[in-house]
Amino acid sequence: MKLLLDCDTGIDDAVAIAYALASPEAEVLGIGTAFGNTEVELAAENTLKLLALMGRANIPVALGAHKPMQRPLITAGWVQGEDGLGNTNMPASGLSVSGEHAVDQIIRLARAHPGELTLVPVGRLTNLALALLKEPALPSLVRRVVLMGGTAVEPGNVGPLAEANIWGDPEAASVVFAANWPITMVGLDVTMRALLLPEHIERWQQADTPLTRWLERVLEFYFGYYTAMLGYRACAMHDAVAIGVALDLVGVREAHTLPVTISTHDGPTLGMTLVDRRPLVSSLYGEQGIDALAANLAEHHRPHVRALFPAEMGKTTVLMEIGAQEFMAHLVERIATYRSSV
Ligand SMILES: [Ca+2]
Repeated sequence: MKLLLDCDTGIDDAVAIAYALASPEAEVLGIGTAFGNTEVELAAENTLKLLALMGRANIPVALGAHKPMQRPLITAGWVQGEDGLGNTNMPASGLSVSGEHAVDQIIRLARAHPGELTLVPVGRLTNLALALLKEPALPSLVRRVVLMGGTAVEPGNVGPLAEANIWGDPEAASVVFAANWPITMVGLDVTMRALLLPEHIERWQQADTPLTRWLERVLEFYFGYYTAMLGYRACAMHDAVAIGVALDLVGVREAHTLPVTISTHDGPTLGMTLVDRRPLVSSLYGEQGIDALAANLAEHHRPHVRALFPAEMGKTTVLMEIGAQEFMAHLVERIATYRSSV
């Protein structure tokens, strides 16, 4: 599976990248970098540090947008540490970014592999949005988009209804969700259940590889943040779930294809992924859809009803439930058994 990742690395991004590179199903053609967890330059260097450690310096890492399309930059040092890797000050990578902009990398790889590329953005969606604006044919060139972001029914993590990747550049998210390509939304509904637990760290300690030692050190700060929030020792592996879904390695137990719109309005709904769940409720929408509903109405009422209900089921597949424990065991094992080629 040809993947192009877009990461704001980031602790759980690092786990996601390690998992992708440890998975034989994945052919990672490149990694774009985004601001979010950290500033974009730091996200790129953190990505390069991991690639150097894993002996995968051949994968191009491209620097992306420096700030949101219309809003000020806000990063998340309180979750990820000031360096994005839990304040560990890991050794410099000694590697450089490719020199190509992440937006151009998306367009180049999509053109080079028409219909084959899966985009997996696990940070703000700025690079994808800018790529869509620069190359309007992008949706026809890409196989699908599997993104970590948003929430359907769970509360948000940076607002009542907002998840950080969407909220951090809602205008960009709006562009990405409005584009005509198949999106799978891997949101907080499922990622907050993908919990890394002490027993998983014990498995990594048993494996005792350079990668597991590096991740264990980096994860300590992130564990601290989540443990304070959850009341028990665990942390959410948000981004790795998107990788697993892109590779068909996650047991999806409930998912629905629905219309999703992004709120770009300031105030409590900013960054909300408004998932229109009415098509799931037959008493509201009718199992036959809007046409059957409208057919029973007087002619002059039909335009109003059509305007109030979505004309189609949408094109965003929203994950609602996954086999999270099984996925976490699989993820942990993949990383435990990875052996660097250097
Ligand atoms: Ca991320």
